[in-house]
Amino acid sequence: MKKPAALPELDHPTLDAASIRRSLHNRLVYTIGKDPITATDRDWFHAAAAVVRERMIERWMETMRSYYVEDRKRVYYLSMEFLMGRAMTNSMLNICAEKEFRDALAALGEMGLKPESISEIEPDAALGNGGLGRLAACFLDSMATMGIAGYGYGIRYEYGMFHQGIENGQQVEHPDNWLRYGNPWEFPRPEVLYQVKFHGRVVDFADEHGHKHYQWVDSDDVMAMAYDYPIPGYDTGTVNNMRLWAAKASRDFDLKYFNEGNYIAAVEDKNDSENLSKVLYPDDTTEMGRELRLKQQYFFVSASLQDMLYRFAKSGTPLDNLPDKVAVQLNDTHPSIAVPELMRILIDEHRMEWTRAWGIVTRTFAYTNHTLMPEALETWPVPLFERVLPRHLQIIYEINQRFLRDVMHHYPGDPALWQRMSLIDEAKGKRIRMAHLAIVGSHKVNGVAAIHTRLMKETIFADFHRLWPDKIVNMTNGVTPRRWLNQANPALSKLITTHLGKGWLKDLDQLRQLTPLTVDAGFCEAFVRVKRDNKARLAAMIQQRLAIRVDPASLFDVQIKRIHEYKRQLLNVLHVITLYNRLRAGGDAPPRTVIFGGKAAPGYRLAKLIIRLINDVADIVNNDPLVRDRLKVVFIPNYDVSNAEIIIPAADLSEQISTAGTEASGTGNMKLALNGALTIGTLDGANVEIRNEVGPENIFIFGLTADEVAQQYAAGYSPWVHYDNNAELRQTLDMLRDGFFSPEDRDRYKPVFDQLTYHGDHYLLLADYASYIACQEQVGQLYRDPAAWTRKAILNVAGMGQFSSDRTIGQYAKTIWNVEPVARTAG
Ligand code: 26W
Repeated sequence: MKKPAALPELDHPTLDAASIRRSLHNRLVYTIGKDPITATDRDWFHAAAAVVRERMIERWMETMRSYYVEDRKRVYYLSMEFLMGRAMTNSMLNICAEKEFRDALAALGEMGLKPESISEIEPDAALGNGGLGRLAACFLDSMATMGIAGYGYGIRYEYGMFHQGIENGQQVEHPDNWLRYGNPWEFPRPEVLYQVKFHGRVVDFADEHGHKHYQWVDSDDVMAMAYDYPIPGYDTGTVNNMRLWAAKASRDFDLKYFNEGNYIAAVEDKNDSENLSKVLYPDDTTEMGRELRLKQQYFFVSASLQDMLYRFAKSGTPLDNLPDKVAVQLNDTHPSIAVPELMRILIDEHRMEWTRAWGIVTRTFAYTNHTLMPEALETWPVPLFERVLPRHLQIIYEINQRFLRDVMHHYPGDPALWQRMSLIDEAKGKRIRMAHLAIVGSHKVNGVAAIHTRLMKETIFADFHRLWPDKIVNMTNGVTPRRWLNQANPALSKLITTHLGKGWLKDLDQLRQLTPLTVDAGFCEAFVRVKRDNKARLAAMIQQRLAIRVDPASLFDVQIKRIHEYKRQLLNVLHVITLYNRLRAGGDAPPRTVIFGGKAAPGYRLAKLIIRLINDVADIVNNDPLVRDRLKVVFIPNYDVSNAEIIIPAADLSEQISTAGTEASGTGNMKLALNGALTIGTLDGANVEIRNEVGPENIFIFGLTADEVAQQYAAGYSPWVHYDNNAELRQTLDMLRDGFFSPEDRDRYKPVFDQLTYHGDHYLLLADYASYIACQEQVGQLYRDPAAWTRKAILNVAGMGQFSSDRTIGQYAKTIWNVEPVARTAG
């Protein structure tokens, strides 16, 4: 790394309107190569992106240089998913001062361009399924904003989360070719290239002292190439880095074939290895144990560890001090292969002795658990593992042996316990339990909300908690107020800033100061106007995309999240049908628009049937003259980050109705409350903490608690009691069974009926039905008192300070990573 002697001064592009206008024209012509006469909106988008990104680059370089010079402790956030959404508006807001941002938009306007239509050209970076991936994106924003040397490491999928189309009411999946027009935010680093091995076999040999060593040979190799993405903090000089890996065929590989003169085979093979980073697995429900997925995991873990060790080596620090300079956070078990991989590097490549290596490893890693659902916990069949990663299997066996020796020492004579804690599940063919591997290999394990962490300690990880009572800690999730309030809801953001100043953007607890404004008539009026305008914006989007007319004055009742039985979209549908029946029978309720959005895993049949049901119910309800305009049902296709940014600011009611004990945290619940929606929910995930913060009188809680749910299961729950004793519920379910919503195919929803009755109603919808319906009546009543509703909505915003991802990251930094934030000034 040497700087040439005489470099001319850089341009140092500035943020004033004149300079932006000039750059824009320059970029369009010199970078995009387009004449303004023929330039399309997309050309202008790419020119604008170039203008914005060149204003981040110097800060980015300065940030990286300062981490190097100061030899800062780095935090590596390893995640299979980063659900970033669009970067344009976010980057502008984060690097610009408020005035400059407005100047920049005005500059576009003067050139005859519409800022929205240009920013809407940008495809979402949808490299994630849902909550876990979006949390990773919020964390990157917080680390950059707070001045933590945090790096995101993941996979540059060529195809992200599928696009959801709705045809005849049913989900159809379309590939998300997000890189088709090029990605202006990424910097390819063809020189940052690491070899990743697969398959092969392990040979052992003795060194000159007679010590045994292992070598992994005859492997198939794939190359990992780096792509870098600047992550600008808000109102700070810090711009961090996200590094995503793309698979490239190794040169050795094709040379072999080319030398044999087999050109076609060489190119085919190249394709094979490059398939590794081709596509994101769109399934967050059940573990599918696919070989390609395991390879993706090892691929990005191996490249990331090589990269961080290379960076670490440059500081000249001895390997024993790795944990003083490096903290690695494992986002769920997906990257937990990092534990045996770092052991392999230290032992096989650095010839380190086991216990010394193990001390380094366990002080470096920490693991976040995101789900208690048994079917989502990752396990890999031993034979598959042995074929793909033979040396890692040996190391895992060794870790397990030493760990079990410890367990047996602590708990002699309890073989059932030994089996329960083992890294190997012997029950259904040998499988490796990745969660156990992650727990044993980490110094801290965290849940993502208080109740989730409590249940981890009491249920799935109780044995580990008894052995290591200090290991499991809570880190309640949060969301970034920059994207989820300032960017998505500019009008509310402005209103808040008018009254509080802009300090809340980096210190969300300041929102508490809104509390006294609930008695300020002018503020309340302005707050209502903002919500109404946001609802009008969503209504226009619904009209335009779905040709459904909804009334912005109606109660916007919103459930947006992945479609899953445990999240109970079906319970919401049961309420919709009940309300429909009541209205038809002459009942009275304030006008409501029930809005759904969410994707189903392509292989999850019942989830797809639920989508179809919502659309069939919408068809009947929306076209029934008896209820016209008092009830509307809308399924918004392709729920993603960009749609969320429009839907969330427009919500009145936030549906967070999972069976208590099943939703680890939820983060949509936080985004919606932050934008002034009232929550109707169970005491599950972060809802519990939201209730504590906003006050029980400002949230609608219903249903069984997690402990009561457990008792129901223990006592042998039967849905039929509820079916038999509740006439309204029975009527609702019978309509599904008898084909009321599918007159052309009367059996279509029998599987739904059967699931809720004959098959046992695993998620206790029927048990919670009466309480949910009663709670919804209260919601309706409150909505009829706009002043009271508005007061509670404001108190929700005021109570959301705790749920900034800055608070979450501050806790990780202090109790897990042992790093200090460092403030940097912009400019
Ligand atoms: C087996 C494949 C797979 C992939 C992803 C299984 C499970 C997952 C996740 C754990 C899915 C996920 O996104 N979980 C969500 O994580 C959020 C962030 O912590 C929480 O807020 C949600 O409650 C949790 O469902």
